Amino acid sequence: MKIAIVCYPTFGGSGVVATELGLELARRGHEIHFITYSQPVRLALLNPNVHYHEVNVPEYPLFHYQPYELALSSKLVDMVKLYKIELLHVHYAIPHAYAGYMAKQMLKNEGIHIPMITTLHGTDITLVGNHPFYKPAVTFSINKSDYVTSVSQSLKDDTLKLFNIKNKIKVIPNFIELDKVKKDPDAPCHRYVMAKENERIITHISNFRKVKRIPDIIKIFYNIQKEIPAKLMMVGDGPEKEKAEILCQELGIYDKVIFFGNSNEIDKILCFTDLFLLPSETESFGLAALEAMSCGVPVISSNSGGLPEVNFEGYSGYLSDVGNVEEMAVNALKILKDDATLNVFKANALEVAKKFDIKNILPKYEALYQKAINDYKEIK
Ligand code: GMT
Repeated sequence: MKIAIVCYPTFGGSGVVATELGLELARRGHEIHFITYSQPVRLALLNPNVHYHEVNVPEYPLFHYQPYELALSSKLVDMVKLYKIELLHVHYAIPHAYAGYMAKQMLKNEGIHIPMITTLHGTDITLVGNHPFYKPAVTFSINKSDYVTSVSQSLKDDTLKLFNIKNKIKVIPNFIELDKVKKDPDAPCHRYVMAKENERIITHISNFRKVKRIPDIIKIFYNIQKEIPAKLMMVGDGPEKEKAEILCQELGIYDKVIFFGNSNEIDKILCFTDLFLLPSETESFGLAALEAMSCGVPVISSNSGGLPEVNFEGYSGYLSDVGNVEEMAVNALKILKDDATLNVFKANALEVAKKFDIKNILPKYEALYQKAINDYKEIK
């Protein structure tokens, strides 16, 4: 199949999922065209089936806002025609589903009929998409998609609650490539660089936006390090990072917290991590938690959104109400208290992650693509 994938190219779950999906599809012989404004951070182009087309938005003094949707839909039209692309798969409704629909209409005008699948990722529904300024356009473009998928049951429920959706929504959970994680089990894990032998290593990875409740992470860690020797690895960058650094200074724990900034070596950090923290206000899925679990790292998370579909209470970790940092710290200590307990949770986390292996999830996308393309053969 020849598939165009539209996504955000930045460090963020939706872009990561779209990129990893495209790369695996390419490995399976499909021709994949990534169409976005810069090269996705996890995209390696060394595969003859992977193409990347950059969307350029020329500056013009009249524009206060650059018309990205316009440039994206034009690029989609051009690439569909040039490469005979058979399907559009857009990740994140805003503005990708809207631009994709416009491209479909322009192509239809020229006698080219192409299906579009929209994958909802979370904030495009719960935080941003639900804003009254966007809602009519988001509702319209979801309803005009040929197929809609969501990354969790919880996100599907939220979408149906918040929007007037006529389309069916199919849940296809996010995934992890376990083979990649296991690629080199004997690769050195430089734990000693980061912590002393008796210290537990706790990690958080995100884009440091408000929704991640970064101060909660610092408070949970503060409570943990009062009881046991521990270090906190803060990986990522975003608007809440500086405040977090100040909070660590105020609490007198700055020397126990390492702020990495954005990293392309997540696997290396997770390799020596004992516990992952994700106390978010909401998470449609929590891909970062799944990535941690695939490295055998248990998770302390909030119980909001799709997190209970990924982190299993008392098995791969624990879940608490949003903001209940005391309980989260107590649960963290339950896991970290001795090696035997920690090792059970580590094994369980990996066990749950296996359920989300790309080998189990990718065929669901392939089947949907095939169905969408077949539907359109009848239209042609
Ligand atoms: O919240 C983020 O970290 C970024 C955001 C995105 O759009 O990239 O993540 C959303 O999509 C991810 C991939 O499907 C999910 O794993 C995240 O849970 C979701 N974030 C939220 O719902 C807040």
